[in-house]
Amino acid sequence: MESTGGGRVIVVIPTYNERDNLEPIVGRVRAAVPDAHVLVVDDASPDGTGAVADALAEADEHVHVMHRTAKDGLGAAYIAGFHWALERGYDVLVEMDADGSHQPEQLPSLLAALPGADLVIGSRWVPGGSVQNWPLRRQLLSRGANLFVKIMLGMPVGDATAGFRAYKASTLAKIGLDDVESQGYCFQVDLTRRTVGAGLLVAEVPIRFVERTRGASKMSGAVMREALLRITQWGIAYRLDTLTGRRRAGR
Ligand SMILES: Nc1nc2c(ncn2[C@@H]2O[C@H](COP(=O)(O)OP(=O)(O)O)[C@@H](O)[C@H]2O)c(=O)[nH]1
Ligand SMILES: [Mg+2]
Repeated sequence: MESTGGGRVIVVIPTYNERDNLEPIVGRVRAAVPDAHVLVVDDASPDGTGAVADALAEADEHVHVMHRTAKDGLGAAYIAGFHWALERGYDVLVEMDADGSHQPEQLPSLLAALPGADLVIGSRWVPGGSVQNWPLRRQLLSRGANLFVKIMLGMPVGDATAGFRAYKASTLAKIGLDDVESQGYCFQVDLTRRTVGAGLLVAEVPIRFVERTRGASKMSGAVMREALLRITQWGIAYRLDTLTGRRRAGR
């Protein structure tokens, strides 16, 4: 059992054109947290990632696959994967990229922090956290996005855009997933905001984020525009709530 109070852990890995990354990352997860299960959520990748996932699932009963019909965004893939896992009674739901940026070997430290929190974020922007081989442009984008989130939403979180996380199932049940509209990467900020807003506890543990060496990033102008728009909308709503006393500052 993992050090999460004995709960069943599932690592949800969304994929779009990650054919060459999938087998190594699933192998590393299985070695790092042998009791955990893996759910690959593939959006009908044209490069055949779905078939690689099927072969892995065929060979290992800890590995599961969800095939979706079209590229529908990171947020939508995670929501579908979370529903799948919650219906099957997993106690801990982990988010992890397929491209090796999130190191499975650091997953035990996230899980170790979970008993004392409702959400644990593997964080690049807290003391001890770091990024490897990220171009300055991406570093500035991530730091800028997190600064923008802090100013707009007032959350005491260093890396609210991070995608390496462990949620208690109870956290997702409490915050509710049915009205989450965020399609792209701002999904991460959305769920953080909902967790903090529900009065739940967020812990951050430092991680070393390693830029991918195979395949291409799916970050796009559309993803960035959605994030900018939604964070601004949430920020205005948050400020109005704070002003009218419906919400305590910092929450
Ligand atoms: N299923 C699915 N996965 C996606 C989608 N967009 C990105 N991903 C996956 O999300 C993870 C992070 O994406 P990546 O392109 O590496 O983003 P970056 O690290 O910010 O450059 C990877 O595992 C991608 O394959 C999508 O629309 N659908
Ligand atoms: Mg990546």
